[in-house]
Amino acid sequence: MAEMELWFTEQQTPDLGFTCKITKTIYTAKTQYQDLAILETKQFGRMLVLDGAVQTTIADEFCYHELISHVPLFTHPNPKKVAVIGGGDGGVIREILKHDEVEKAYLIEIDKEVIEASKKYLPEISCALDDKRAEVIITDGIKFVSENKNMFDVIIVDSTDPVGPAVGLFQDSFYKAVFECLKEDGLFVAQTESPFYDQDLIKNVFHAVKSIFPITRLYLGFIPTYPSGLWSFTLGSKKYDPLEVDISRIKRIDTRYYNPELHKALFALPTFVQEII
Ligand code: AG3
Repeated sequence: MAEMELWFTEQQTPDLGFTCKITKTIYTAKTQYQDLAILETKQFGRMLVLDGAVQTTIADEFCYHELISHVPLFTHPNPKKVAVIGGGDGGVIREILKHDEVEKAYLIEIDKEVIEASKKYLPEISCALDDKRAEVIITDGIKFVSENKNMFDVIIVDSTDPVGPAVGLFQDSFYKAVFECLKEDGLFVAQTESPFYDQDLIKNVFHAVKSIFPITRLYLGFIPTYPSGLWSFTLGSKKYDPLEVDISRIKRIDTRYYNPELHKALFALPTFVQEII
């Protein structure tokens, strides 16, 4: 008899599914905040799924983690203290710690079970969480940024989609708190979903950030397992403009997506994306 095939589908929109063949369900849990699954997929290797949405896979995590980390860290001339809001898998922390001038990287994650499952089942991604320069704080990111002022050079918001526990991470009041939490020349980046499917969200976030930060920029990258593949990031900065970076001074670090030539090119937007903002 033929072997039974198992398939996982993320319902990316009410009318579209993204389906992968899975060879094993490694782990599932209902945490205090969300449904968590670690799946072994044939195409992308291990995959972290939260509330039915693909968060990261071994094969394409570098695209997202490098894009959300190195653009802000190479825009700030001397990032010493960096915070990640969300990102419990640890992929952003791993990228941040490739920068020698970073003294401390804080992971502010609401759901400790995401960290625990990632440490156990996704060591390639979570490996830097035990680094001396990394510190994990289990708390609500909204509470954390509103209670800390003038503290960070860079804040990276690595959230889930704007549903459930992450809704507040896409609101004006959160961006105001992020502004206050940054030092006087600080900057931040947030993942802001797909320009194909989330145009209203991108527009709202862009204008909210623009009303608070002197410099606001949108950039794009390609992440194969996310809805449409095309993904947006919104950067708000008090002083440094990513488009003014002297790219000849960017140090070569070990990356597979980001490189100095891409740094400014990522901000060149297709016409339909220019029209969103
Ligand atoms: N955070 C952004 C995931 C968004 C994916 N959305 C979806 N599949 N519908 C990823 C966390 C990785 N550190």
